[in-house]
Amino acid sequence: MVEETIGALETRAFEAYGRKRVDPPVMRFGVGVSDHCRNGLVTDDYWTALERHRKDWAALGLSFDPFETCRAALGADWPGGIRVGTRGGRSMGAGVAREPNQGFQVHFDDALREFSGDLLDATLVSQFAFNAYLSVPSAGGETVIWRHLWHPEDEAFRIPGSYGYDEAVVGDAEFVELAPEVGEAVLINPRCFHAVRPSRGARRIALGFAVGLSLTGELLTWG
Ligand SMILES: O=C(O)CCC(=O)C(=O)O
Ligand SMILES: [Fe+2]
Repeated sequence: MVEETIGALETRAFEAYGRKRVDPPVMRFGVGVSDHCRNGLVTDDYWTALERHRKDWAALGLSFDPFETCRAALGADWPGGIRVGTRGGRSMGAGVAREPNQGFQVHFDDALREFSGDLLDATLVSQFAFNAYLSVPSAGGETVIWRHLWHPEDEAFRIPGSYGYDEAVVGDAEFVELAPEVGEAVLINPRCFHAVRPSRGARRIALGFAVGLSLTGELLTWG
């Protein structure tokens, strides 16, 4: 799955996330809901952008759906099953290929804070972020996760206009640093502050999506 997917993706143009919010820039192939959120609501252009996203992924001509492969692996032993979440009955995006060659700032992801009300047609009791690594640099590119959940006082450390925080926000919290290998996947608690270190050498490309555990016991994904 890795060779075929990266072989196809490498030939395609990636786009940057909104440059004001995401600096240094992070490239992506596909659409993420975070770029289509205003006042805690998903804007209509998310759904239009998803149509193009689906065409772009189909045009890669892969013999399988890599996000489906990832979901199947993740849900294989989960009794409640796994599927792409819906909002207003419409299927959310399955995920994106992300390329944070210059790293991700220290940040956290929490759909309950980012969106008002339920993002999905479900009540989430836990959240996870899934990443499957398709290409990794020879140096750098580590994922760092701190044992620190967002607290209102942390806003003093926010980089103005950015999704990120000054690294001082985590103080001397314990952390784990993961150096991903091609073919590996990780599931993290994205409500803990985390970052990706800048890469040197090859591109750092991962398939990523968010995962929520619903009150019904199902795992629901979105991108
Ligand atoms: O690429 C990674 O290792 C983590 C990226 C990230 O910030 C996330 O998945 O929420
Ligand atoms: Fe994140």
